[in-house]
Amino acid sequence: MLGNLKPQAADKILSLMADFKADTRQGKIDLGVGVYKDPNGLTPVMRAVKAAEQRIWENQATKAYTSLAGDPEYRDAMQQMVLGDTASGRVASVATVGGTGAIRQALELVRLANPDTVIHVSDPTWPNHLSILNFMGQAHEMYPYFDNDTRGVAFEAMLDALGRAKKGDVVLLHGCCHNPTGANPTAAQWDEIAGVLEKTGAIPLIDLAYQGFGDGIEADAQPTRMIAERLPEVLIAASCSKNFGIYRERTGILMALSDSDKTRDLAQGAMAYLNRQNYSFPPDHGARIVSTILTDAELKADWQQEVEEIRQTLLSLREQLAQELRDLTGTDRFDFIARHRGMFSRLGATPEQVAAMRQMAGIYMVGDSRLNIAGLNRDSVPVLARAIVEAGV
Ligand code: PLP
Ligand code: TYF
Repeated sequence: MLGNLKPQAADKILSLMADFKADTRQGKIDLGVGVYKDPNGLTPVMRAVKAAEQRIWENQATKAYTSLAGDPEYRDAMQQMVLGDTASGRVASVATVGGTGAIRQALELVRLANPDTVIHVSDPTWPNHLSILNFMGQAHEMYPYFDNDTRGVAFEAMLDALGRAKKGDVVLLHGCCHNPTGANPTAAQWDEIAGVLEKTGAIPLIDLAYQGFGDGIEADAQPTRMIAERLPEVLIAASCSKNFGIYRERTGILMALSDSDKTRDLAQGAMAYLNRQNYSFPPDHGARIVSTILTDAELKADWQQEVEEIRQTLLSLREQLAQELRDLTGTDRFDFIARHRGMFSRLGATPEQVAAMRQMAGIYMVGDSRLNIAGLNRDSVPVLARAIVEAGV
């Protein structure tokens, strides 16, 4: 039986990690997988996470099962962090296996409600969105998103395409810090997006994997909150991997907002059912770390400060890289790097130029020219800037 299996295409982002490891050159630079690294290239456990783990170790009296939906304290804390007070009473939620699990369960929920639903995804998007949609055999279409000339959002084309979505279609949006481009709609553009969703009756599915890495923890949630206020039904898949630095704990949440108690309860039942079909109980350790932090004023303040330090580090690396490129080229054509938000920027380089940067300078970025800003430090920024210019980007 197992001999019938076909070889599967590797995840290009993850296979880049192996290529980087195998490279023996000194001074090689890893700008691949989306993991935050400090200026020393390390991904330490966050202070508040360590403190929360210690408290859990000291106080936790049992590791018996929680519930199919996960721990209510975690779900309440996450609802508050993502939505504030905007949607109270409208939210059904389940803890999931990371943000990826939340996306998968969201799509399963959509399929359960109507298997013919068309999902609209940005072009480009996180490759796993497409991988999961293809695996599930779920109908999907791409909407234009990235303008390769300005390296900003191709907003008119995006809005135009979303305007053609049908009632009941699902539109997958990156709530902040778009992966892989780093280009994001302005607040005014988000308003227009909400307007188009209201007009068409399409349902937003918001992927929120980098809350706090763009303009701040509260600011990054604003588009999601605004949409939650205006639209009758909204799905939100949030990840704690990046902003709590608990990647391997696999901590995420799916929230489904509706406009009646009856629908909310139906959604809650269906989501718990879907957890049961896939893995029974969702993982708890990461969720408990998150709720321990978010429900304790002192830990929360320390966590907020560390997230802010990460955000500022990303911003200053962006500024430095844009400035180096301004100096080297005598133009402002790389200023988009400073305008982008989150961990990533899409450079707009060709695959050949990406390969040249790898060959010449040991710089590893994803083939679509996505670079992880956190892979840089003050010393490697000039090296990257020179390679970008030498590769003819
Ligand atoms: N969505 C996007 C856009 C991402 O970049 C990620 C990446 O890590 C996720 C979702 C989910 O992450 P995880 O499953 O590690 O929580
Ligand atoms: O885009 C990234 O780099 C992160 C991490 O299969 C990631 O989202 C990459 C690939 C993958 C899962 C997570």
